[in-house]
Amino acid sequence: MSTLSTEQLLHAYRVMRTIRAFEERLHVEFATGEIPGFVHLYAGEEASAAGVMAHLDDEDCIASTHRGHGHCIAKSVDVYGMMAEIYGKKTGVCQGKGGSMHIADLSKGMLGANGIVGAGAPLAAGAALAAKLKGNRAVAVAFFGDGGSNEGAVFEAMNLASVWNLPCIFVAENNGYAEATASNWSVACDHIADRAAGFGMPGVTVDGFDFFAVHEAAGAAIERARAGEGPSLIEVKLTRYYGHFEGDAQTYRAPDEVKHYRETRDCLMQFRERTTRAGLLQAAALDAIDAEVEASIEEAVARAKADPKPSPADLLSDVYVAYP
Ligand SMILES: Cc1ncc(C[n+]2csc(CCOP(=O)(O)OP(=O)(O)O)c2C)c(N)n1
Ligand SMILES: [Mg+2]
Repeated sequence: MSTLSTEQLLHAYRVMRTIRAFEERLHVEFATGEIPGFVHLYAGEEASAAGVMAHLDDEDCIASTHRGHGHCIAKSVDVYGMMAEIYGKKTGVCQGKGGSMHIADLSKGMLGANGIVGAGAPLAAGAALAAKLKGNRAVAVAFFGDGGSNEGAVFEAMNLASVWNLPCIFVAENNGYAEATASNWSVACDHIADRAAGFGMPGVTVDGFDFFAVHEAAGAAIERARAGEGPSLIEVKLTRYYGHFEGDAQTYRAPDEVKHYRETRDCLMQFRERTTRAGLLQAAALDAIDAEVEASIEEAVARAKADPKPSPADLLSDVYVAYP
């Protein structure tokens, strides 16, 4: 905790608070019926994205999942552009053609959210191979869930990352469920991190409600990758505060399951308590961030709602990549 500067601590809090406010607002807005497509909220899992991304810059790549808003925000993708994208507007980061599950911003090293479970891992391994060949000390991070951790594509990517000694970090966000299926039923081992041994890489399990635990584990894995020592697996144990998708009745969860986590483990609550108790941050500074973030989300929603949709002619652009 004390190794982080005041500026870094405030940044981490701002990232987590922005994700929370973004997702809580989307939860409300989605219910109005104005947002097209599917939305999977990341609220509750903020410390994972913030803890990992604190070590990355624009040169480093990440590959995300269907639950990708938090990863995008922590990777500095523009919040208004994301909101407009989710509303399907022309001003969105992908001109409104991607929506929630296909937000990408290559200028930020954000290779994309992904509707195909486990499909981000090979993309990250490819980006890590590119970084290795360029020799620029960049790394790539693959995020996937407990469900994604059972996918063959993830195993193949982990195997090749190890065989090629790639600067690739695999982050398994274990929120206990894949849709309605509990991970203690669908994952064959007790800890996803134990699978690392099968691919000859280190694996650790960390408390995903604790920003500092994630930050430390990610820092070690990323430093290792930058030093040319190869890939790692980090299992981050956490929970999602909302359903699998917006509209999920969550009949498979105990009635007060989320309430318990919110009241006793919440990552923002713990971060605030620990940093203020240790005298590292002032509550007033955190309150000010809360207010600024609320205002920025309010503005993002208002602008996104008012923005134009793509026109039929826009269908014909962005079909192929234009190489300079
Ligand atoms: C290859 C593939 N199989 C199945 C699906 C349907 N599907 C979408 S999300 C999901 C669950 C993913 O669970 P997990 O990886 O734990 O991520 P979480 O939703 O918990 O963040 C499934 C099965 C899909 N999109 N892609
Ligand atoms: Mg899951």
